[in-house]
Amino acid sequence: MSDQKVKILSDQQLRQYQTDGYVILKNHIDLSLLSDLQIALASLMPGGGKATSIEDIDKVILEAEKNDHKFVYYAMIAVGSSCAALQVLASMNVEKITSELYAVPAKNIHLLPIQTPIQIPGDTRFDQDWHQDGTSYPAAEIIPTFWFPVLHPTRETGSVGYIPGSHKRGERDSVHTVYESGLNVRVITVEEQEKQDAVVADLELGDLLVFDKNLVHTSTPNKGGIPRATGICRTVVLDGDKEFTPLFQINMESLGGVTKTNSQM
Ligand SMILES: O=C(O)CCC(=O)C(=O)O
Repeated sequence: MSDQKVKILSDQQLRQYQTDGYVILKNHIDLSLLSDLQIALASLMPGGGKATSIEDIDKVILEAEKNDHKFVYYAMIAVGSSCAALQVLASMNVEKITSELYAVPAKNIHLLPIQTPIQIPGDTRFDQDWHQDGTSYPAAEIIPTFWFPVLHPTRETGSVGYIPGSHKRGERDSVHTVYESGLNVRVITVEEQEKQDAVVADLELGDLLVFDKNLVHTSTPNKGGIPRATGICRTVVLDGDKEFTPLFQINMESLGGVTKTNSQM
């Protein structure tokens, strides 16, 4: 793996990330790889194997949800192990981006499984209230989120809203909330002024939003007539000089633990 030879982020993008807690990389993901991911996602749902156009894929998702939410749920998780998803990930250079943002070696950067949460129009059961991603991974020092639309531009299907600069206050108190849908979120109470300062991400297909674990953000509802699928992955740093849990044992609470070096064990 080549560490840091060609920079992905400009100085301005780096500064923006430090100041605002996020950066949007326009046209970062190859649309043909995204199209393969759409097809891989649809093919995991009943009748989706024949879908070729985006209209077919929308229909397959809406039909699957109508029949049983489990079809959509399993597909959005399983798609992460598809070769199409892995190709998208490889093309995104998430290890280089993480390395540049946090000054850590790219060779130590690992991926949490990619998922493509789906939000059906008019159904807010899977929308998340204000939260910080870091609260779900308490021991991970560095865990940026990579967020990108998979099917449609965000203006058509809803997006995320975030409070620029909110990462600077660090982790806030939160209430672990389990929604009726089973989704669980560590919800933060946000001040009125912050709500007014919030910005909604406006992304085209191919754009990538990267944000810090302490950025306060929320879902904005899907008010269009078509489904939303979002690619979400996260990176963590695993380093042999610090204690860690291998990701195949997925114990998120233990990620990035820094209690002692191997030589002290
Ligand atoms: O996509 C969404 O609606 C929200 C995603 C989110 O908040 C998260 O991944 O932490």
